[in-house]
Amino acid sequence: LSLENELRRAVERQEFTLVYQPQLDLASDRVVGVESLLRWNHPEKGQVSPAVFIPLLEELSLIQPLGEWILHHACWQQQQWQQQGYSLRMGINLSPAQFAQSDLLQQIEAAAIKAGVQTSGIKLEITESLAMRDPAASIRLLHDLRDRGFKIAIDDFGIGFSSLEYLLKFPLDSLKIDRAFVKDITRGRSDRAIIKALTSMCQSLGISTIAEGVEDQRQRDYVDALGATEIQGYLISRPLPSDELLAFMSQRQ
Ligand code: G
Ligand code: G
Ligand code: MN
Ligand code: NA
Repeated sequence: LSLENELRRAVERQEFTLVYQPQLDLASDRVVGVESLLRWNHPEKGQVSPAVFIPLLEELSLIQPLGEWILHHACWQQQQWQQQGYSLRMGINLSPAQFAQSDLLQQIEAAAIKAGVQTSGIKLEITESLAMRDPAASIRLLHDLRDRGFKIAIDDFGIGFSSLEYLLKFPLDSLKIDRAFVKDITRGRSDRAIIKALTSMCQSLGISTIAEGVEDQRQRDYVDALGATEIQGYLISRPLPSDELLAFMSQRQ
């Protein structure tokens, strides 16, 4: 079976799941949200990385139905946790093909309404390159989403520096600092300078910053000192299945 056919079958058989990686607010030392991350549990190969299959799903035009499933499942999960006493902001990644759908706003709203969750508890993560494909259209859609109460984060930030000007024009709630800048933070001054510049700029714009890929205490101390609002990474937790996330939350209290 080709990977293409396997993917078509996987969508039909619902072999996909979501895992959730905690995001910690540095000021309060509390887990305030999660990022949902897609996993494909292949019957023979085990877990296949989304970096491999998401581009293929886009090519095959299968990302639309799966994207809708992700929206509904993530909102439903958030409601489940709510009922168990955990109020967690839910981060949902949007792919370029999803973002191009004319009814995306309605899809997202419908998912939140059906699950009975507040729009303000949903944070949509878009990548810088996605937003740059058609900046004017992106800005309009982001305004519409924020008018409905949804939060917007720009993901993997730092790869396209030319876009700094656009960053100021995009209506954003958060900026996620790419883990490439965090990786060598204890060694190089230049990465520290970039992080400091980003957090200062965001702070003056009222945008929170989430440092990604924080793996040890020294990296945490650095990004904290450099002004990041939140951290995400293996130091706090790897992405977890929903039941393990609940166990993790109950242990932290
Ligand atoms: O979890 P991880 O290392 O394997 O993710 C790899 C890449 O796949 C990341 O760039 C991530 O943003 C993307 N990704 C993970 N889950 C989703 C999802 O639900 N939707 C979209 N569009 N991308 C995702
Ligand atoms: O591109 P995006 O940021 O959406 O994808 C997040 C990816 O980063 C996921 O694949 C996730 O598994 C991975 N990740 C999360 N925390 C860490 C970390 O601390 N170190 C590394 N190397 N990868 C991480
Ligand atoms: Mn992301
Ligand atoms: Na990211």
